[in-house]
Amino acid sequence: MMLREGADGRVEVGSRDFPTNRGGLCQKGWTAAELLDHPERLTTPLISGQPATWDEAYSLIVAKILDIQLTHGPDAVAVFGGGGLTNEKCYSLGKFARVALGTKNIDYNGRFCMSSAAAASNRAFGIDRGLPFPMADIAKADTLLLVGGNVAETMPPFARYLTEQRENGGVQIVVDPRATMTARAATIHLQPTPGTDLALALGLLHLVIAEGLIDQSYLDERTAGWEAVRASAAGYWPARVERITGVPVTDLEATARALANGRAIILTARGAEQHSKGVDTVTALINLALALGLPGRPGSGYGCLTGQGNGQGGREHGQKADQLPGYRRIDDPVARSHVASVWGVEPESLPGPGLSAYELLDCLGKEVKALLVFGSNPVVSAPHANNITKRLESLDLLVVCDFVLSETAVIADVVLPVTQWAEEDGTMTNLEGRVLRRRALREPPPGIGTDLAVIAELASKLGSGEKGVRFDSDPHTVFEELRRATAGGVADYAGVTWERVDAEGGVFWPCPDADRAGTPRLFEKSFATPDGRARMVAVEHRPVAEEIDSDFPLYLTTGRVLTQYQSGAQSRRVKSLRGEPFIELHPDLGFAEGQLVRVTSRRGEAVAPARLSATIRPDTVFMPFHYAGAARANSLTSDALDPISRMPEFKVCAVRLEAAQS
Ligand SMILES: Nc1nc2c(c(=O)[nH]1)N[C@H]1C(S)=C(S)[C@@H](COP(=O)(O)OP(=O)(O)OC[C@H]3O[C@@H](n4cnc5c(=O)[nH]c(N)nc54)[C@H](O)[C@@H]3O)O[C@H]1N2
Ligand SMILES: Nc1nc2c(c(=O)[nH]1)N[C@H]1C(S)=C(S)[C@@H](COP(=O)(O)OP(=O)(O)OC[C@H]3O[C@@H](n4cnc5c(=O)[nH]c(N)nc54)[C@H](O)[C@@H]3O)O[C@H]1N2
Ligand SMILES: [Mo]
Repeated sequence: MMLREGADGRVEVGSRDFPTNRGGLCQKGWTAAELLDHPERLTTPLISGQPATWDEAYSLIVAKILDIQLTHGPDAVAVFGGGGLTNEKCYSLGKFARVALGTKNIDYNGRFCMSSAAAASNRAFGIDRGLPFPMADIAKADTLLLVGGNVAETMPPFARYLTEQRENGGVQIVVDPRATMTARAATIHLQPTPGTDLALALGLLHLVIAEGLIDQSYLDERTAGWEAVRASAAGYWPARVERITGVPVTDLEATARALANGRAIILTARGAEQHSKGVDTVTALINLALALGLPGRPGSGYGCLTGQGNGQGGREHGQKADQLPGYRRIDDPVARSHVASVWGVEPESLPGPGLSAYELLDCLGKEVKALLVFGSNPVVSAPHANNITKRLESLDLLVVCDFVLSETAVIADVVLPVTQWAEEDGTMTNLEGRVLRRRALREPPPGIGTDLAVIAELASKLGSGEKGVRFDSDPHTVFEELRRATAGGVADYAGVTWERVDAEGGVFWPCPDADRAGTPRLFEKSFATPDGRARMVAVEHRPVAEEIDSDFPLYLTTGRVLTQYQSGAQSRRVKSLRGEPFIELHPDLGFAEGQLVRVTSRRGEAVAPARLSATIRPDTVFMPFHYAGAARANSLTSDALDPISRMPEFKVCAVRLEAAQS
């Protein structure tokens, strides 16, 4: 991303002709500068909420960690990272966990974000890059199917490609239980019952087969597993799919036919993915794309809309429980010996795979006694948040690095104040796999550290120097090491330099060679599987983890609004960003606009004013998850996990509503 000081003193991102956001930026981006000099910005370390010196904070953290490790072993100290961190930070954090702490337990909030799409893409294509094609392709697609994304609110700069696609005469189909801004602009809006996208995808495949729209020569030449997938779609005839999903047969037919017409792109976002069957849902959509011969064909394909600032890079460099840098698997002996040699340790000393995000948070205070958090606010953003808050409170040591006192920082034993985006150099990788620069625009206020400096200092105090392992606080030095560590991996950055990124306006990975261009388009000739064929995996529809019943008769789904960001730790502090908690519901449920509603699930309750919508499904209510306290949506959500990605089912649980006393 390119940042610069605007004429009015505000920090600007991008330039007018920059292709990712076309110089455009959503409101949150423009106002993020307001946080730089915010009165609530943290300026000093805190111990039990009281100001302390850095020496005191470090001494306490290191003494406690050593003590816990001695009594309970290295895995009792864990790390929780974030997809908003730069590539350099993600890389250092993964190395810090495996080498300085020697723990297997590191995971991050990306597990809550796109892990289902990542797992499905890895399974099918052997690689997980959000978009395997440049995003400008989207504007040129004849047909676009967007499943579970509200990009008009969540990715406004990107949403321009959708506008352009419609203006070019393309057909656009949006799948969402709510008539969002994005859905209303589409040619066709499919409005399924939450948690039924898998049946929908199988139903579309059934139709594509029945109407003879498959690309048989592509299937023969480029895929494996088609026969089983074909058989799996047989049971999803249109009338049955209409019964499961609520989507009319005529709309299913129109969608199937449109997808077989010219250049077609299928995209998923969190609405399809944040389910206990998210991996299989994305797999079914990938199967559909493959049956139509889309992936690798110019202007066509499947892609996942990555969410956070560095949602793509954040999942490549080793802060995932099962991963080493370069998108390598931590249980792969070749990967282990390569990365160990870059780090200067023995491969056997590297721990194996650790616990996934929710499972890690759920065992705090049990097997895990200490947690270090960088770039996440799980008190607000984790599912079944009453449970997770209790677990966090039961730790012997909770350390949070942040620039504001997030709800998680409030309950931390030690808080370390760090720099913000405009005060640090580094790189981020966008959803197209394009490595971009983040540039320091100003000096940080005095007394504030950087994440990299905190990691390096802790590592050195924990004795990494004695082991001969270096941790750098200079991002460019870290990036140079990251290049070596990723060399030969799936996400190969060996040929990416900061200089090239600057000169070329970003470089697409894989880029193994500094003298050769990166790879804007994947799959043109083959997939990243051992035999070069895409793997088709037969999947079956299954119900949501928690069905509605007479006690909890409504589906709750959750998501975002334009003016708030994530757990709200940042955006709720920005005065110019408006937005109050609400629960969106159908007028038939009998509440008045603005009336306070108590929402109860099997795990907790929340209270928010009603916002009536005649276009939402009457069996479904929606809450944004940006709010803490009584309006916290995650007090209600379920901790059911996808068996493969370990993604929680944020997008559907059963609730009941009643009028609350104001
Ligand atoms: N303003 C704003 N922008 C953001 C963020 C933010 O917090 N605020 N966060 C960023 C991040 S990290 C992410 S991951 C992205 C997320 O971007 P999106 O995925 O676009 O955002 P969500 O609102 O979580 O979910 C999208 C839609 O899924 C729908 N949905 C719910 N259940 C289902 C279902 O079962 N099936 C289908 N098909 N749809 C369903 C919801 O109604 C919602 O409109 O946004 C990024 N951009
Ligand atoms: N119910 C429900 N829950 C959800 C979702 C949903 O759709 N519904 N979506 C999920 C998704 S997709 C996501 S991505 C998560 C996001 O939720 P979180 O993981 O909580 O993400 P943020 O709110 O962005 O938290 C980032 C925190 O780190 C701080 N921070 C920002 N940048 C940095 C940095 O560079 N260094 C450090 N040290 N700190 C930094 C911020 O001030 C903030 O306190 O929420 C998940 N939770
Ligand atoms: Mo996300």
